[in-house]
Amino acid sequence: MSRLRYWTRRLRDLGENARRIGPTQVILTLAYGPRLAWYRARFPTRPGRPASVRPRLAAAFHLLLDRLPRMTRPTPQPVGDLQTVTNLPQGLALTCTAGYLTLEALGEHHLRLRMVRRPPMPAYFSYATLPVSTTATVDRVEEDEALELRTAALRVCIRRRPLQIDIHTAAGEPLISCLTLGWEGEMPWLEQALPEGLEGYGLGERAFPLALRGRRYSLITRDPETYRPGDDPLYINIPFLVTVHEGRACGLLFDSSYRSDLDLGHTQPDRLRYRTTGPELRLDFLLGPDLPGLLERYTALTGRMNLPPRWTLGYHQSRWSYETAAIVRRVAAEFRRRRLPCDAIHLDIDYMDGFRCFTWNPQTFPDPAGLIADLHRQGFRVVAMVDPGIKVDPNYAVCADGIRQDCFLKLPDGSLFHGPVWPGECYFPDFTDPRVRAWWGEWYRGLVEVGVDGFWNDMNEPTIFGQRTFPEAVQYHVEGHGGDHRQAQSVYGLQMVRASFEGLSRLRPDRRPWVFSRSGYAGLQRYGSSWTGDNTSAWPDLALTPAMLLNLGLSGLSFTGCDIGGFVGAPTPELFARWFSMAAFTPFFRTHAAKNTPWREPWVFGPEVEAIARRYLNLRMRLLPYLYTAFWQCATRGTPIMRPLLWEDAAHPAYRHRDDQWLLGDHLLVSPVLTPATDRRELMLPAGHWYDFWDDTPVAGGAIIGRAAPLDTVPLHVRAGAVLPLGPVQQYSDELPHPALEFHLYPPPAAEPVVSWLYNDDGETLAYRRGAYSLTRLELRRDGDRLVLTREHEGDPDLAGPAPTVVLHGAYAAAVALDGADLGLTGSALALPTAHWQRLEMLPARD
Ligand code: MIG
Repeated sequence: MSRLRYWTRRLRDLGENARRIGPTQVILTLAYGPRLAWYRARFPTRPGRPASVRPRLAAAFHLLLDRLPRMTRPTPQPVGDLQTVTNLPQGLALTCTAGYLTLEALGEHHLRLRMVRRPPMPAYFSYATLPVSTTATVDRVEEDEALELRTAALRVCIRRRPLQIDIHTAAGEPLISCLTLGWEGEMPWLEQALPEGLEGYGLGERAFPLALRGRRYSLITRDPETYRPGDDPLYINIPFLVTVHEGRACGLLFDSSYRSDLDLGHTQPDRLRYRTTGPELRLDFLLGPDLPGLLERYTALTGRMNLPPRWTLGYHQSRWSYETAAIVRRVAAEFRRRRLPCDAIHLDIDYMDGFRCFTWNPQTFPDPAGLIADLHRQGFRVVAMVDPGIKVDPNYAVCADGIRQDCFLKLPDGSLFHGPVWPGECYFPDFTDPRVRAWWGEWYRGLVEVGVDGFWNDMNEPTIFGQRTFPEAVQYHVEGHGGDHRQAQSVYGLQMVRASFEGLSRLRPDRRPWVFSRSGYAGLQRYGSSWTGDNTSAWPDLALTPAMLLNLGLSGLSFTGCDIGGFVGAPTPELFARWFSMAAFTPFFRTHAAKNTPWREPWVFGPEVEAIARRYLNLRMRLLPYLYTAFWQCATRGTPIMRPLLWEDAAHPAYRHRDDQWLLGDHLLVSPVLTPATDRRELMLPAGHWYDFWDDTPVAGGAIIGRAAPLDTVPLHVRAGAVLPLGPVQQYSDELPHPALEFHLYPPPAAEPVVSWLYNDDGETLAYRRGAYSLTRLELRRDGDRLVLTREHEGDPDLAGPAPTVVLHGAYAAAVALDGADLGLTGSALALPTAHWQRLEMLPARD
């Protein structure tokens, strides 16, 4: 973006914000810049060293010095020759001329490389990863020129002079070539070759198209206030890169929470270059070798999503803000009156008393328990925002108690750090301290007692007004290791969500906590979900959304979504209709809008758009059993709910950049319109056979086809052979306690069987962990003229639901046998007499 445009936008945003926060806040915000400079002079932080305290006079002197231009950048130095090698239980320790490395095989497909200046290697500590129980057998081969480390799946070749590492599969196919390491001043770096044809994905939340090669990425959390395509970095930092080359998928977790950057063929098209400002370089390398395998391994390493409560899969309506209880009631009533399904209403910061977390504004929300009870009676769940900033106010219980219990972050001289956010000057809890996390979690009690169901953690990049964050010297506990903001910034949100999640788990032990967050780091999925923050109401921003969500899913954080319509601005009815119908096929389905924007409930755009919204809300409810199963797959295997076409065939060149289509779950292909004034689009059907969801037309895959896509149509295709379990339309996800399902069968053209899954449980408690779940495996195949559906069931038979109706697409049955007995049924909709069966045979005739 041009500088001029950038500054005009910044000024406009500043103007808007100034109006919003008032003159005192504006002054505090303006004063924060100089304060930061002062902190920098007074509490200097040098790479690789803890922050120190300078006397005030010296600091004043340095404040002036800081204004002078920076020194030239140090030139990169390679780590040099390998000097000594020692064996470690799972690998090798390598002493080089300018660095000390360890290389360990933590699994047959998992290597961990670490580098520091000199031995010893510090004890391993990470906020991203879970403890690994190592199973790999490693072999070491030493030769003059090189040595080799081998597992059943990997061969690592280490050249001695100078040190260079190559990684191959056991069969000798290259995975990483010419990996070199070194230092740039105190900053460790790593380089490797990017062979032609390799593409990069993942890297968390990126406002870029799906394929990431050719650009440079900043690895740090940041609140951009609002963003457009191309802005980088954003709120979430997940330093996990997925590479796909010749169909093989690898994962590279650059696990340093310090500010880092990754040049993915930007400066040099054929080189990857990673650099961190932290004292240690750490790379966890994973071989898929396919994408499902890679995501399974990556989420074994960094954790998987917990099954969320089922209602979170429904539609959420939000706005900054529904300012009063009366407005909330009116909006809720309107959804029910118009028969627009809705599961949750969100309360943004204005429900609080002067932005004090864990309080209610007594004027606008005088009776939160009564309001929430009424909403619950109508089937709504309530989600409330909680920010990290605690207003500096001795009469505010959270502040007073936090001071008393020493929970807030401090500067190196022991004074409490404070900075301006919504409530005015705020203190900030140290979420890297387990004691403070427990304290924080307890504050949710009040919200839980009045019945709030879900929680929204915002501003945790962490943000200070004016696109700023805390001074680098702010001191943290870091689980007893001690550290400062340089290390903690990127994990602040992660640890805040953890505190919230753990607190809620204690407060409601048998209910699934649900927290969604704006910021996070690798592993966030263990504690919560996310959304893509303050996007913009414009067509390019709509088109960007699927790519962002797909890359988040490939980074282990699949339960995520966007503000429908774009947070900032006012979508036209057409843009809103396209955005809304697209988002019905993304994991987190929520409309939200900024302050001072027009209302954005599905009915405000007129009857045509309202009907479109209703159509996709109804379909979302119908798809709930299928979607819930996709969530279960994500929770058990790390499989993204929303998957790029690459998932089907990682070697297919045409899928490499495809980010305007995706697979939702195993069998549904979604191809929304993302451009204005469009009534038709081209879409790519992966190999195999497909059915048009809307009109049952069978279509051969492995081709690009055209499909009419008027404003009310998102082209959808179902894989031939699939069984799509559809539920009834409900106004909210648990309106009907045990709804009967329809099994929609899409007959496969060939004999090859296709497997479909259906998972169910009570959708709310942790009873599923004690066996109260139902897992159904459905296999559909063609046997000559007959269609055969076999069913295997595991778990609690009662949770399998009532007897389903089988619906045949593109065929009808002339005779039906269930477990060998003729049912005497014919047609395309077959109401089965029982829920418990093994084999359904249909003698179909084509329509
Ligand atoms: O400074 O709570 O991204 O969703 O509506 C803005 C008010 C703070 C930013 C969030 C947005 C939310 C808004 N928040």
